Amino acid sequence: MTAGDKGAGAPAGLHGRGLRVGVVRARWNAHIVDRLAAGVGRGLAGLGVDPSDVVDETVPGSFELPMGARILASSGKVDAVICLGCVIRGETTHYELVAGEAAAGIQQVQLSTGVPIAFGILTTEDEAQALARSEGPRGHNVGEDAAVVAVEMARLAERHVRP
Ligand code: DLZ
Repeated sequence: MTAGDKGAGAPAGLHGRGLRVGVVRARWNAHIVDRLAAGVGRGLAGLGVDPSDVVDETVPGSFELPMGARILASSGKVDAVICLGCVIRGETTHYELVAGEAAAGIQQVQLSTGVPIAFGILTTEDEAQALARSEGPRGHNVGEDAAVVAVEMARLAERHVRP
C-alpha cells in the first residue's frame, strides 16, 4: 500500500491496463475543469490506461454530471467513470444545490448501476482554492486522485462482480 500524504494513496501494484474509463466534464468553470482533466490524463497514463480506452464527454454544468455518468455507466462500454466539475461558492444558494445534487446523484448512479464513479468535483469557497486543488505535475490535482479511485474501484468490481 502506498500511503498518500493526507489522501488514500493507491494499493500496491495497481494498474489500469485494459480498463475502459469514461470521463464526464462540466463546462462551467472550464479553466479549472481543464486542469482537472489534465490531471486525469496523467493519472490514467501513469497507471497504464490506454488513451484509446478513454471515452470523453462534456455536460453543461456539475448538476448534469450524474446524468452524464449514468449514460456512460449504462452503455456497457466503460468499467468506471470519472466526473469532473468545479462549484465555487457564490452569493446564491446555487452552491449548495448544485454541489449537493451532484454528489448525491453520483453516489446514486454508482450504487444503482454498479459501475464505479469517481467524484472529481471541486467544491470551494473561491477560485484560489480551486486552483490549488488542480495543480500541474508534482502539485495536488484532484483529477489525478480521481483517476486512481476509478482504476482501484474498477479492479475491485472486476474481482468480485459476476459478469
Ligand atoms: C447555475 C450554476 C451555478 C450558479 N454555478 C455553477 C458552478 O459553480 N459550477 C457548475 O459546474 N455549474 C454551475 N451552475 C450550472 C448548473 O450545474 C447547471 O448546469 C444549470 O443549473 C442547468 O441545469
